[in-house]
Amino acid sequence: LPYQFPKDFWWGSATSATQIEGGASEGGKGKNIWDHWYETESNRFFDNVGPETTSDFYHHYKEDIQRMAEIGHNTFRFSISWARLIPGGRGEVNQEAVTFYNNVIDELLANGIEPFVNLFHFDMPLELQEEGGWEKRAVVDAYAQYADECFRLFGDRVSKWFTFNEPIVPVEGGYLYDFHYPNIVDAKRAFQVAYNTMIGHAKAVDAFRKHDVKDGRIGIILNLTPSYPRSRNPADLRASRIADLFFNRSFLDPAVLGEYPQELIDLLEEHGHLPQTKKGDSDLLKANTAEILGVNYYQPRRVKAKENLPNPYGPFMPDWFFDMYEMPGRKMNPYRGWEIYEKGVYDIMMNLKENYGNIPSFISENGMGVQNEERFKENDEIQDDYRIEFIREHLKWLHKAIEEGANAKGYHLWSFMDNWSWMNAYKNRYGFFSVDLETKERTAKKSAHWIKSVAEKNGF
Ligand code: BGP
Repeated sequence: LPYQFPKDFWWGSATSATQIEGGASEGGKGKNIWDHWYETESNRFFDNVGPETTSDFYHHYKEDIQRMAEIGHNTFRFSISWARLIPGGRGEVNQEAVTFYNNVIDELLANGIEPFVNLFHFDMPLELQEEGGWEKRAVVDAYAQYADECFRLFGDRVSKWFTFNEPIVPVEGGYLYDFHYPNIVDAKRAFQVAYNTMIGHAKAVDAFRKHDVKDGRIGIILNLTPSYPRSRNPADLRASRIADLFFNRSFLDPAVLGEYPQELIDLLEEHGHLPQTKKGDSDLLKANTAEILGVNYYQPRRVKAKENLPNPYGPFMPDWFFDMYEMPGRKMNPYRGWEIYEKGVYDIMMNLKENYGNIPSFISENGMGVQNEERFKENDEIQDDYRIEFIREHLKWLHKAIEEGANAKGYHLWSFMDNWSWMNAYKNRYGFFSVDLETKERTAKKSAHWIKSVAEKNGF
């Protein structure tokens, strides 16, 4: 085969609790910010299906896991809902949740699928958000206890763990750009949230190492958006470097190298936006770096020098230092509106190889959202050739990176099945399987058969 992947390559897909589980008011689950937001503030746009039911994995996990096995998955990522496991965020563990996650894990293992478990996918328990969420150290400590509880409960059967998925998203959405609850716009608070999240990461890693998890590996999942300058002129290069500092290195460096880039520290200090730290934090970060890195990659970030100087009296924002730039002739996903740039996978992997100690990594999310996907249905099957091509072209660049020495171990699609998304509900469909929103019936798309053959041959 021209594209043969290394032995034991991880083929699978990624999901998150809020987006697939449903059963939000069942099994003793407490509320998280998404349940709250959906009930009180969203206008229930798109399909009127929200996190309370979504794709109903809560009741369909058995058949779903069998479908995963049928299409050749050897790994699968899901997240534990903190508010399901510990309803108020701290305190007593909910035994019904333990049973549910035990069942999911056991079913995966019985089907030869290794569970990859993520601890936090944007879903802060409501009560802890009301205490101040990630701005508060007490909440960070509650998170570390929750993580510790998960390792104790499930560490005998789960060896791959992740502290966070895309920790920058709650920062951007919740504290900078006003698209996620609690909809605060305040860069100083945003950087505090970002910093505290990384302290939470380090504390969880520290807790993990005190458990004797067999073949245990703990890491983090980051959405790395390679930053490409419009031109090689110094102003564009600087703009791109600063965007990279804010959007990639602000998490990548502390997670993998155990320290923040000095240039970022200097920049925040200059503008009076350094977060509050505690004695011992730097040692904590240094001692508890990730052992494995999940890379979510959807699209690049194209950047040019700022055209108009920012208003010095306006609030400080990362965008003071750069403008976004639409590259002429760029390839777009016509069904979702994001740029498609497959080589980004290669650039990310080579950067990890050269500057981040070639940490073991994998593509933990990549995928193509498609609106009104039913229109591609023929003979009862969605003919998603565009998705097959999307995956194949990204895999080719991943393959090239591996040939050149990158330590990439697998590829997970976002997502196993169509599911509810934070701001877009069911508008953009991503799955190997479609989901009928009324009956919850799953149907394989053409890409499901294709990935099966790729996984079976370990290449294409
Ligand atoms: C990623 C998130 C996922 C998922 C995906 C698709 O950033 O980790 O949770 O939602 O994006 O995005 P969207 O549904 O907005 O198209």
